[in-house]
Amino acid sequence: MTNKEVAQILYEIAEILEILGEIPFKIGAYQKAGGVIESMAEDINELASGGPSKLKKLPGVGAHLADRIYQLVTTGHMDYYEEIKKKVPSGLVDLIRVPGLGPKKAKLIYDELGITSIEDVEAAAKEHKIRDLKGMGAKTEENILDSIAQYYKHHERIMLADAYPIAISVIEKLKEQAFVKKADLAGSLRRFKSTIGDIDILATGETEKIMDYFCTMPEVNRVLAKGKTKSAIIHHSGLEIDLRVVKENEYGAALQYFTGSKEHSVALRGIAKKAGLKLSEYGVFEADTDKKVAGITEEEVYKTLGMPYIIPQLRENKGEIEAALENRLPQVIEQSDIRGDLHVHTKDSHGANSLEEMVIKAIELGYEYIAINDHGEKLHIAGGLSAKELLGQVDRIKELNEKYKEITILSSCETNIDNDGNIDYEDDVLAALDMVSASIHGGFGQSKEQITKRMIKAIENPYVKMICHPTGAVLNKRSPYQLDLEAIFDAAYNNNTVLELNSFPNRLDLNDDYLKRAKEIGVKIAINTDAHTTGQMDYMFYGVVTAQRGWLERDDVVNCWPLDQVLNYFA
Ligand code: DGT
Ligand code: CA
Ligand code: CA
Ligand code: ZN
Repeated sequence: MTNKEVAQILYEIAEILEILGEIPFKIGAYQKAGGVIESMAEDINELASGGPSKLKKLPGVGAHLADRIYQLVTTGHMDYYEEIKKKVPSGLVDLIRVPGLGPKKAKLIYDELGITSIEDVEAAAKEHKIRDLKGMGAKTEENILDSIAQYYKHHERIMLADAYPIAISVIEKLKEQAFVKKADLAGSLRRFKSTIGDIDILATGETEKIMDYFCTMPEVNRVLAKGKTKSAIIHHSGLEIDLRVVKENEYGAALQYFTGSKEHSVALRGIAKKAGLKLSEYGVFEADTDKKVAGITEEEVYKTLGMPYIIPQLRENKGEIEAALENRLPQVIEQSDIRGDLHVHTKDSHGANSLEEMVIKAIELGYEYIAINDHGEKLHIAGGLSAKELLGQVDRIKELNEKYKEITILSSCETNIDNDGNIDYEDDVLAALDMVSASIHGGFGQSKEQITKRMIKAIENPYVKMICHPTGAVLNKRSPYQLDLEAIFDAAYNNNTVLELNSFPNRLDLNDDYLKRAKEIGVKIAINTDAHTTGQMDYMFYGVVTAQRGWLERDDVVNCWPLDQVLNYFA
């Protein structure tokens, strides 16, 4: 079993326990363990091969849980999971996955209407059968319908982080084969869009052998189509992978074509035409003679069209072609430019690892600084820290700064912006921190004016240096709350308040378009992971590629700066 598959079962157990009305501590243990296993670099099978005691070393995993995970990983079966699954109808578990239907509402709908599918809930809501249930009402019914509509709208697309590692592993396997000369990612995944439709791979080599191999790999669940130059499979993760095999001397042109975006390629073809050329997936040709002038490499294709190479992240026809022609493409940031992470949690609030473990991980990543951002006191559901606890953490951070000279640990707090735009704690507590961040965690349904006002008040608060996950969007799950982003950007710029690019794979908030706009206004961005486990600190990768899509350069990203410069900006 893969780490992800194990994590999914643990999440499902948490959901079942929630329906069964178990205590939050127990539910949280399964959620946390799922998060740790999903994001850790180590293979769960390898870890389990050392016995249950090795699993017990995972943060938050006790003896019972270790035994259960051990059984699952080594046998593919978990007695406990099978046992509790029998206690709830499977449809009910599906139901609570519908956003807007927590376990309580799902159970009520199930008990009263005997419904077990999303489709049936939708039908019942449309027939107004839900509003009369105890504690529901017309408003709730409307909300449920909205949530279902959103669920359908977002559900088909796959999150970058779910697809990328799988695509890379398939490409690596292909490249190991003697009959494969080249293999590369293409499509939206190569452009690092935050969600993708399917995985596209391009290869060149011995065509027939490549197709045979691709369609019979052990990880193939189902072959959708097998052709001479194009095949499509369903990988056992459920993802669709398209593979195209092209001639070696057309590889560059094909890679350009199949990377897209379509809009980018269409615009390129316009440029080619004006220059008396023809661009296709087979190469660049002189229009009048059909003589081939480029096609082996992508660089050559762009060069022939009179421009420097454009990285895939920028290929959306959003100004990159004009910029390339005028030689003013952005020098986008690289992974190696990142000097620190300004938003991580510890188990003091609802993270899984200790403060020191997070610091050690930051040192391993080569960071110069890290800011600890546990939740503020009012966010009870996320284990928010009381003023006393927070000040205690500040003291421990001072000690750790003594112990680990190679890094600077900043004390911070992810305070909650309440319905009036106020944040947690008295001023003297805030003053004891190195920085303060703030974010919205509730009141999502308020009007645009109200939410914008709340956030601007926080931005103007002299203690607040950074706004986290600014739009509140959760990919495949929740649309952004109503927000006048232009006003937010202006306020952030005027107050030297940094906006976050949250790298958590289901957020990537601010998104690429907003980042580009923020940069134009002069707003500074911090690319943070919001990690709740040490493993999640590796999510920085997804933030950086998103920042590249947003045209961000070193000057735009505060955590590409030396610490002095960051603190100066805050001051
Ligand atoms: P996705 O999968 O929906 O996230 O988006 P893409 O961009 O990966 O699109 P996909 O998988 O349909 O096709 C892969 C690439 O093939 C796409 O990025 C560009 C190229 N392509 C597909 N259809 C067309 C087309 O009609 N015209 C042009 N110029 N390129 C196309
Ligand atoms: Ca695709
Ligand atoms: Ca495709
Ligand atoms: Zn956070």
